[in-house]
Amino acid sequence: MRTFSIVKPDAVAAGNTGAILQSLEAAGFRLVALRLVRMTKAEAEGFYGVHRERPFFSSLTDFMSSGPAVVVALERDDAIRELRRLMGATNPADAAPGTVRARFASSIERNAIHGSDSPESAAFELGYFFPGVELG
Ligand code: DGI
Repeated sequence: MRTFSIVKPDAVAAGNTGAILQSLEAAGFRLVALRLVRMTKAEAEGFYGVHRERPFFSSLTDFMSSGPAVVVALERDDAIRELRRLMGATNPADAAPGTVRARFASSIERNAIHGSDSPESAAFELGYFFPGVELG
């Protein structure tokens, strides 16, 4: 089964891309597709469209389009749930020790990693950045 992840601009800028990808591989995820992207504001708005009405939408999409990010398609058993567990809570103050966000996030917004939260969002998000890749 496949899911979708982003090493967010804060983590790329801080030089944490390698460490984050290593923790994904160590947890049994295989890389299916990977690309460095510089999202436009409009691309970030399309990606996070479900959050359009939230008060942080403008700030979130400014941040996501502020610098390069690494988009990744990942595969393993129970991929969606396992990635969410490895990421930790959205707010790093609540993230379990050892999770990616506990280790690398600096705030609820600059939180190092994205992971799809359902099969429906994984299908949308994989197709958004990897239109040619089999969704598996
Ligand atoms: O699926 P998650 O990334 O864990 O969280 P989400 O889908 O609820 O929110 C998407 C992103 O939006 C999250 O990674 C960071 C940002 N965000 C969520 N809640 C807040 C927020 N940003 C700010 N500034 N304030 C929030 O309360």
